[in-house]
Amino acid sequence: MAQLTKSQTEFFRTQGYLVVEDAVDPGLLSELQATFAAWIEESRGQEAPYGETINGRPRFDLEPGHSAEQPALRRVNAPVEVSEAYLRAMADSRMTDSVAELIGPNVKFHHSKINAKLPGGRTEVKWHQDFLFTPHSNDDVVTALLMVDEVTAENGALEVLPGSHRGPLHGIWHDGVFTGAVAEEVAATCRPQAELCTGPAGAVCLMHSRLLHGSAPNLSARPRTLFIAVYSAEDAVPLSPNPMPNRHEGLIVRGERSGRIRSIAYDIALHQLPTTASFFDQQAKHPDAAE
Ligand SMILES: O=C(O)CCC(=O)C(=O)O
Repeated sequence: MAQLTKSQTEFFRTQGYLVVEDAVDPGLLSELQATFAAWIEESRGQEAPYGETINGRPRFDLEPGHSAEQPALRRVNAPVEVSEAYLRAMADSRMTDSVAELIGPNVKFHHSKINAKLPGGRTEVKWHQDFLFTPHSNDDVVTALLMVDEVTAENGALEVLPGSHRGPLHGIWHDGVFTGAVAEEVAATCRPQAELCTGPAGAVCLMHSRLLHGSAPNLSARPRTLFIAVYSAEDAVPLSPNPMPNRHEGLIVRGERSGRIRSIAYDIALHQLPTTASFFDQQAKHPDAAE
């Protein structure tokens, strides 16, 4: 059954993003919330990023200033490897169906993560385009950001520049340093025209991989947890190593394998792979990063 209306698919095509409510069942949403709450409890006993992904990086990343009293778990890498609930949300939910309507019918999975902004946390995400981190042979690539908590204007919502997926790809290397963020001149043109992607828990923002976006710190007393899953059309082939290698990469989540490669032309600098728990450390090298 179709999940999206014609006007929703048209909105995605022209604006490069779309917020859809009730992307997972209420029961699954509660499981996602409870699993994340348990991970926060576990983080109270840790002083540094911990756990391990299949390429030997920490699975759980802590924000500087994290403590047992004020836990600041800001990232879980590849949560679908360690949680059946997150795996189900990624591989078999209304979120998966909606992605298939935008870039399917054949859709495969690339990688996933949780980005959390706990109350009082300082984490912000500087403006960038995901495609620069995950170039594929064509750009039918979607980042799905599932709101595990309600997302409001105050708790660090995603900010996007509508229509920017049809514009240029902006470099994220500056003076020989990989910052993972666009130049300040570009970010300054985005901010005045940015739209906020807010919604109730269970809503998803489906974002074209070329769309310019960022997000501000959480200034509220409520947490903001996003489960982020990256999908591509099955005939889009990754052109660089996965920044988050995981054992589900390439899983066909809707449709079937076609055995074909479809390509478009573009020219970008190869991204730098992260060596620490998350790209927040790469973005901290940006000349405008707070000390
Ligand atoms: O967590 C956020 O607010 C944004 C996430 C993001 O920009 C990304 O994962 O590319």
